[in-house]
Amino acid sequence: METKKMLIPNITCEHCVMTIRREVGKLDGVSKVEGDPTTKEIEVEWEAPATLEKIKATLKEINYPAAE
Ligand SMILES: [Cu+2]
Repeated sequence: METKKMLIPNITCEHCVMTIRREVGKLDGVSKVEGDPTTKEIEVEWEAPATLEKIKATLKEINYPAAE
């Protein structure tokens, strides 16, 4: 199980967090997605077959890319 916090500059409100939770949560292996619109941070917990690369690719696809 891996977990990572990421800064998502495009988050502006609770709806953004909900979209991210829904879309990233669809990935096989992702067990938790939490986010806070005030800090623009999300925390994702996952295990195989999910990877950080897949999670980041999904975030980019839905227009919420993670800041490096
Ligand atoms: Cu929003």
